[in-house]
Amino acid sequence: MTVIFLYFYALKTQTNVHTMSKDSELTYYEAVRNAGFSRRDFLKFATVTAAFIGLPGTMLSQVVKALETKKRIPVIWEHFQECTGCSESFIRSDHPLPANLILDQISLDYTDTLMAASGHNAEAAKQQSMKENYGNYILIVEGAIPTKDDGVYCTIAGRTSIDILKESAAGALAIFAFGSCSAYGGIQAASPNPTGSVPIDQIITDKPIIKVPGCPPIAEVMTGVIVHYLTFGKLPELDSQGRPKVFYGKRIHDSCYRRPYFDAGLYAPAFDSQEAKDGHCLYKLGCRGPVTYNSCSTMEWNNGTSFPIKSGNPCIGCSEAGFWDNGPFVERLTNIPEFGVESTADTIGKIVLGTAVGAAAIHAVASNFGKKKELQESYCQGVKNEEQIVE
Ligand code: FSX
Ligand code: SF4
Ligand code: F3S
Repeated sequence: MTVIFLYFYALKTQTNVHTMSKDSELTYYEAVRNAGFSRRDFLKFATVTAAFIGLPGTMLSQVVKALETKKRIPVIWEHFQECTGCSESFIRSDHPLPANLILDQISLDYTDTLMAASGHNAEAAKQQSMKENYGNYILIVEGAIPTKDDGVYCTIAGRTSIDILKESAAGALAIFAFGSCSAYGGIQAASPNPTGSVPIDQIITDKPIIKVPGCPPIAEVMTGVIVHYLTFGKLPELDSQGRPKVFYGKRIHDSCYRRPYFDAGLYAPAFDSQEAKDGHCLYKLGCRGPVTYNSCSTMEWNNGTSFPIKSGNPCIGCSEAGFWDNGPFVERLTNIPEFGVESTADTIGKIVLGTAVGAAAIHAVASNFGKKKELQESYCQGVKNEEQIVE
């Protein structure tokens, strides 16, 4: 499906310079229908996305109405120091169809990775869109910004990423930092940081930036923050680091399906051990789930199929600031902060079974499992809402 989409996307962007203004006149719903999708597809997408962004069922009609009636917001998507894994993640989820229902529908006027146009044509498309939509476009940024030696270590069309970012940020309505590179600097900023890489909020300091970290982030999280913005016209509630709380408010550990084993003090002793296969906790193999805030254990990846821990690999904390320098990836954490007075997983494991702290933790885990179930149900049953919200 992705390949087919990219083919059509490439065809579309070959004429993008001439058609972008006309395309932007369409609502999301109109664009979805024009692309050959049914109203059922559209409602299913709206239902699942509303669940992802934590909206109760009663607010679904608000999401549907926004997508049906609002004109598509032009998007400029910049790439700087990064691996393009964030774009890959975004286009590789086919449910709830972000590639088809959002990537195309957001009126993506410029993304040098996906658009067929290149060189001067691509730059002209971007300049035209930024000029026509000044003050009204969303800027998405993947990648960190090198500052050493006047920024020469990342140049596009002869200009440094510092210049390009400042220019595209000037007319942006909102800025999304997709991926840990643009949010925190990522691998480029890892010690010894040879190019002086910084996250984008060290270059753009006069506008709010919503951080969507992860290396890469989950596709549905990226989609969700965009839809939230479209629906409510404002950024979702952010935590102190600028991340949307709805996706980054809980630790991986809080919803991990191996958590009962953690609480019972049952840990896998080695990779590929029988215990690891049986679901024992990966804490002693270096899992950073207890100190990592992300939605992986709730939403999972690839249409809710799996996530690193479910595939037998400890979480390496890819959505946390400075994760490359936060210690060896597969070495046991020596302490787990923000969990009452306990300092180690072993003591938490013992205490959690019989104390008030334990009860609170179990409640939190149960709530998150509840949310996970809710999401899975919305995958399957989203269409049933159709009768309630059609016309
Ligand atoms: Fe960084 Fe995104 Fe990691 Fe890669 O572009 S967050 S290196 S997955 O791709 O920025
Ligand atoms: Fe899951 Fe890791 Fe927490 Fe164990 S330590 S319960 S594997 S998140
Ligand atoms: Fe990253 Fe950990 Fe999720 S490594 S993908 S935050 S499970």
